[in-house]
Amino acid sequence: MMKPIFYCLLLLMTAAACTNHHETTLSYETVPLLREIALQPEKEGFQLNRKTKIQYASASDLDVIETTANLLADYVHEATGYRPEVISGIAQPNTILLMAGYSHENPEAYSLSVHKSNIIISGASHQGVARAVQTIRRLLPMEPTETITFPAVDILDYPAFPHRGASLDVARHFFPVEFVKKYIDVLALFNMNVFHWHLTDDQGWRIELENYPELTRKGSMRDRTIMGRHTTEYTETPHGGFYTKEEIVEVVKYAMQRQITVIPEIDIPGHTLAVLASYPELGCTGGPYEVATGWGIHEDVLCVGNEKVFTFLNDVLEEVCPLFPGPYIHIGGDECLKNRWMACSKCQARVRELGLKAIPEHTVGEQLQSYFIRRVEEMVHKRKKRIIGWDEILEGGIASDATIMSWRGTEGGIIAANQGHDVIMTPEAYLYLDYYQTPDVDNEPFTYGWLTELEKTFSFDPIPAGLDADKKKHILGAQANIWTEYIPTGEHVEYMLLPRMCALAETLWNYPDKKDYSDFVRRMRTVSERLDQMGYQNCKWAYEEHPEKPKVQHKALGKPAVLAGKPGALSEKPAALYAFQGASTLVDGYLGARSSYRTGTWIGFWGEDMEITIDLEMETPVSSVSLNAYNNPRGGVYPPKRILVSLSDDGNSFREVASMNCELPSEEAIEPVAYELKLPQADKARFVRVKAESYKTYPAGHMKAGEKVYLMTDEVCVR
Ligand code: TNX
Repeated sequence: MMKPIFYCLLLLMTAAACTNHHETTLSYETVPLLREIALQPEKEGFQLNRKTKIQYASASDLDVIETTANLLADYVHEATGYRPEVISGIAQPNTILLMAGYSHENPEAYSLSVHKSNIIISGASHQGVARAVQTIRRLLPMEPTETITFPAVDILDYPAFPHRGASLDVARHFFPVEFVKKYIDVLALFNMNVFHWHLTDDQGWRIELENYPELTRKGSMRDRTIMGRHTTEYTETPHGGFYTKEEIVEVVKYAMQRQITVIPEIDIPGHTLAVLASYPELGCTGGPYEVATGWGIHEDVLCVGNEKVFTFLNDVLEEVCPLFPGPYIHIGGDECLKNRWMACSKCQARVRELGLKAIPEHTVGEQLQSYFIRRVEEMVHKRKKRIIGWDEILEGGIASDATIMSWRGTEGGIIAANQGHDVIMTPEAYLYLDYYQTPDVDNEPFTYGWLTELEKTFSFDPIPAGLDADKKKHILGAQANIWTEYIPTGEHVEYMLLPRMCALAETLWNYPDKKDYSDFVRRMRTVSERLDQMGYQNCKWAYEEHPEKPKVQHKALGKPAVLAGKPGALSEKPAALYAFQGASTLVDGYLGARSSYRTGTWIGFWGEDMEITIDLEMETPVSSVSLNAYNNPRGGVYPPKRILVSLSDDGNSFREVASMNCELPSEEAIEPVAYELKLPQADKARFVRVKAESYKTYPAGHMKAGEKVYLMTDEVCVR
């Protein structure tokens, strides 16, 4: 019999043999899933070793496939420590052979067959070859491994949608070229194929142009940056940066080597304070203007009545278009306020010139916007490119062959597709990755609000229900967007992007098949190890079980909250945006989050009172009642004016037992407040009614006097 100590040693040695990675056998499971995998277990697989070479052959663009082959050699180097030699020519044994020439209608399709002597990758185009190489990269082992066995297999893989994108907003925060490349590289890893570069906004112009040097001299720098939402606090340091043309070319080339198209966005006519600060004569009022230091939507926009604006845009496009070989220029078009135009004599002269009149479908302002976009579209066409715009460009009548990015839901996309326009879906509720990704928002980095969990992103269906079958072809795909108001660092961008972008990548690649969230999560765990190894932040919390959060103790019932079997009834409906789970949110035992009232832990009333009636299901002693409210006057969120508590035995006749007048906090307050009402004497009742009277509108004297305010409420505790 083996001595235990020796047995242990032997075990240790075998364990060591497994971890020093002489040999690893790959599995073909990854994210996104591969479409068709025919394993051939009866056949011997391919052994990648020090003698393996990478060989390429192509009837066209030999240098393109050579670049792809070299990328593969780099990836093998990362996984093995040795870099295979890259050669051209016809197949030799022990090579990974890359070819472009596979016959398939989808240019990104590829076949990958693994035999004892070769791995043969054949792409329907150079794009297909590049996707296959990224697939291999995702499959390679995590730890340096001497010999890698690829089991014998025939794989056929191709994406469902031709536009699989992710954007990066480099205007709200600037990110250096190195990071932009790192971002593009992780898109490539998941076989995404479009990088949308949001290069200009109110808070900064980021692309250097020869004809307009002030755009970067002045427009790329802001004096300071607001901290948090609705605060009056600012950083003490200026923020800025821009890319030289050489850097833009370098990034575009880097993307092209990975078969990724770069779509630059020059956002006009709104979101242009950085332009106006540089060239004030392009605005309606003439300024002076400043590069924005806060977020949101600004009134000052490019003047639509001034011909200089169109000369400017033509010159900008003249310099921008040649830098980007792709077919599209994104011209923004979002969130353009029209009040300056309506008050500007030049813009009004334009209205007369065009004979614009308000019609039921479109205001004059909307028609001006559509005139503006049309003129810019002509300039883009002249340069043999097409425009993409946010769904606002539908307002006022849409430009001729514009492609629409539908962000305010999918409705804009449906309208556009029905009119025969191409559409890229990017509805904020599913695909804005600057939103929170776990409900544990107080332990997440601060965001602008809202909650888009991984599973929600995964559940996104790019083809809206109800779209006619013959219009489906207009849905080119979808895109994840990262706005960076609250995301100042590259690491933070990665954390917001991953793993949610992987969920989108899976949908866009495999649609409509194989939608299995738990299987996705299982594969994602392995993929996230790879992301760790590659030095990317990714939010593992997004798919791991969270420990149960502590609940508010409900003393009256002697058990943790959920006050009644049935949630209480609300007398007034919460506002649609802030309704979430309705009344049950108020009695679910969980206190509303401190960092956001937009993620489902609070419910909000717009210009209305909150009144809830709770059935305790049996006569219960009651000595106090508390209610939480979120105070944020600068954000339009006011506390209750007065809180009233009444009790009832039958649910019909109520007796008021306590009331409290609440103080208006300072304008700067941003916090949840607990209001507790102690009953003057303990009472018993089955029904409790709590009414929080709203201020309803901003008080007299306030800049926004008369406009409605919100009342945000959470947990009602009866004790
Ligand atoms: C809306 S999306 C915007 C951006 C903001 C974003 C914040 C779009 C076309 N406009 O300017 O950064 O919301 O999530």
